[in-house]
Amino acid sequence: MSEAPCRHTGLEPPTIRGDFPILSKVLHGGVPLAYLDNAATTQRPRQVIQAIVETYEQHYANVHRGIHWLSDQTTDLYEQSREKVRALLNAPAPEQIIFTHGATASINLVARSWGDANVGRGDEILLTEMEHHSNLVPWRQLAERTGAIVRHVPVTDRGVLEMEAFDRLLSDRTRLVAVTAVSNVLGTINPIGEIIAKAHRAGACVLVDGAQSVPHLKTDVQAWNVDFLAFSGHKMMGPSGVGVLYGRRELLESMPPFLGGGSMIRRVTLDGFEPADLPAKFEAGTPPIVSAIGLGAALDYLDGVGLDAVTRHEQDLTRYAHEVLGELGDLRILGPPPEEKSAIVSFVFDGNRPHAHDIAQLLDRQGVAIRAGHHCAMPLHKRFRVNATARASFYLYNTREEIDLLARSLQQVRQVFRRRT
Ligand code: 7TS
Repeated sequence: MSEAPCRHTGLEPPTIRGDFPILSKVLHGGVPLAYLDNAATTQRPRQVIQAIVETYEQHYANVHRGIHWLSDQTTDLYEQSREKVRALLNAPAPEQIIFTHGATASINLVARSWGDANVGRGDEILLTEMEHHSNLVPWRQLAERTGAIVRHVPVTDRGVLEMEAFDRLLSDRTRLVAVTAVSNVLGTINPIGEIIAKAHRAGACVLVDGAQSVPHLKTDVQAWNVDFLAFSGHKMMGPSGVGVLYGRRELLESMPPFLGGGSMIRRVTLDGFEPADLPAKFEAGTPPIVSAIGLGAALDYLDGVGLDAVTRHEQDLTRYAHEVLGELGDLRILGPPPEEKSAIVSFVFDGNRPHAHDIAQLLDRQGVAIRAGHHCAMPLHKRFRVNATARASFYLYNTREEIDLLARSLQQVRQVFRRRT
């Protein structure tokens, strides 16, 4: 791997890469790992791994329970992480940050708690054709429970939302708009501010799926005026098993708890219970303690590098990937041009030959890790009349040289496949 600093962006992947032990792995007896599957999950720097080890070795007990010293220490670290997430999102207060097990769990929490209490027969839920299954299935389940109607904003051939259709579909029957900020397949950055303003004028709440945006782009929940925001820690260098739900205070306060158990109550009798205040009301049972503390360490790391620098670096890589993959000729990149998207490049060869799965398998032999398949967005793939795409996705430690390797390997894949057929 070249040690050249990244052009234009002020961020230095070689220095950063040194923090990520897994990135120096050599695969298949001699090829270095080029990890380009960051939309699925990212890697962790030593600082995060160290924070996890240190917590287990030095600070571990259950949180919000013990009167003992160790429990107090763990609780402090856990709550410090909540404050770090609050700062990342510019949320008004830490109580509005709920730790969950991931973006999927956060969306399901809203669907079950807010949805069951506020959505009824004939009400409408407005989604888009580009949602991840995590932002489709919970709403379909809600519709099945309540008799609500689910509608979808179509995606244009360019891979952006058809905003005229959004305007048409939004009405006083719409109770909720649930939309991803960035498509996990097309990379499209959606006009979230405009969507929220219009939805609020129509009297609807908005849930933003931030799984692919929060790790890469600056988020300000107050500037957006968003009602709910969901994302996962593992897509931003944090441990797996922890995610976040941000919610507007009045909404969270009015919602019934979703899971019942320890910690989420103020008082329990044999006849009933009184829920705890925020955020405990939505954190039943022992939470993902160490994962949340690890997420705090990941946010410190991101802050040290600077999210703006990360965004600029990814824009450079995405532009470069479009350029070099475009030179392959018979390869089609789905979605809008690089200026309108985040760090995700999904593609198919003309005629879908070689198939995405064959591409991923052959690239793996060169050490290049990409994802192939429907990426949990089957309706979007159907809309583009493909069963599967190959997807390269970038983060702060990726380099132009890895993209060169991707392009060279794709050329070889094409040659191997042509020889075979
Ligand atoms: N929403 C979006 C937009 C996503 O991309 C994902 C995960 C989720 C929600 C769910 O996140 P989880 O952490 O709860 O699983 N996306 C992907 C992906 O594109 N490839 O693997 C996981």
